[in-house]
Amino acid sequence: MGFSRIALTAMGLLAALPIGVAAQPATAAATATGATCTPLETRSPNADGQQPAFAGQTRACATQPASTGFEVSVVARGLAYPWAVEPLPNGDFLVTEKPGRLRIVSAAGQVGAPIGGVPAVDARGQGGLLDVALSPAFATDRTIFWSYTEPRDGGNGTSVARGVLSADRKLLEQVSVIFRVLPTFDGTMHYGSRLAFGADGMLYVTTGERSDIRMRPYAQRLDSHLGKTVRIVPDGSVPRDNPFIGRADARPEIWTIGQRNVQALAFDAQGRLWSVDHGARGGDELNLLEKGRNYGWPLQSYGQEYSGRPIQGGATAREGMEQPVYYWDPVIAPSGAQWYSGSAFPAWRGSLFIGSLKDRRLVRLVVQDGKVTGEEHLLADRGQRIRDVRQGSDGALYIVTDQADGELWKIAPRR
Ligand SMILES: [Ca+2]
Ligand SMILES: [Ca+2]
Repeated sequence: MGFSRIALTAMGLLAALPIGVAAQPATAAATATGATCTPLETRSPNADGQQPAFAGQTRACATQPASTGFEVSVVARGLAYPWAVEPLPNGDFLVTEKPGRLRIVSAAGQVGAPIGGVPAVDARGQGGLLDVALSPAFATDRTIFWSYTEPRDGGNGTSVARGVLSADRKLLEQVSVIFRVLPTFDGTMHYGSRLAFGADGMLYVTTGERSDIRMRPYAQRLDSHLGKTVRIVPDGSVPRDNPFIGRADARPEIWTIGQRNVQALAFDAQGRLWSVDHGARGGDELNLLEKGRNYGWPLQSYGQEYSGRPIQGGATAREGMEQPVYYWDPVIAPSGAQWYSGSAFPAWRGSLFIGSLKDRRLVRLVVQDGKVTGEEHLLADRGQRIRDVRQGSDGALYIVTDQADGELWKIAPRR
């Protein structure tokens, strides 16, 4: 690259090494249980000299044996940058397309016409029509929720709207915007956003900090929704037990703070909420989200700036800030997450599946007692950016891929 850095060797001598080349690629890693193993990740980390806060926080063991016994079928093609897939109770799918269209894809793969009534989106950059979620009572209320980049005076922002799918499924009715991320900003990056309903009936929404260096501090500011998880009642009102209720300096919808750009959010079988956050260069992280906690960005993070400079002096830990349960350096660029609970793949129960945009694969994490004990990468042979992963009622996994001619895949037991 033409640059060099100075590294202190074990001998205490100074040696020049090209950026991005570590003296010793990791070949073994201590695990959460104290054993050593061969980690799945063998590339050099981007950030030199950073140490995990505990064993098993990064570079987990390659899961053995490799998953077999599944097959992938392409349910549909020709989807324009699909951002979310949501299985419907009858076996069909709701799919968002980033340019601003919501469609139903039938179980047999027929791609329906765009559903009417979707508000306009700002689809520049990373913006557009983003996530979609079904009301917990969808079978009776036909209500859906979606997030999108809302064009606004002075810029844009992530908003969440709800509407009722008409009986003929051609139109959204009674559409209303129930939440707007503030402040508005004139940019095209880091919108978040995923939606997840908790067992408490509340809607959890992730956001982004808009990427711009001037906006980063907002991730720590309670008077801003940027870089947060928020928790709202499905009608858009604020739950009375949110953590910052009653503080004049805080937006009451905030649930957690200090996150960068979160496009993956999922509840596990025990009702715990997890996010997978886009970090900077070498700082993607899995977080267990708990009420009112601070996840550190931008004051504490793994990885480095895209320029190679350290972030906040390279600080990976600070008082009062949560450690990620796991992090990736180099990054995977996570989008979409699903805790597997189906009967189709008993060996996958309790695994967390995560879409990888950058590495074009599906990541599976084995998680035991709140620690990541194994990592496996699937579907890399297909070479497509994976944007979202969801489990169907049949126990199959459904995936959409991020490209102009995007695809919907079904992962089911091999017949
Ligand atoms: Ca969704
Ligand atoms: Ca963090």
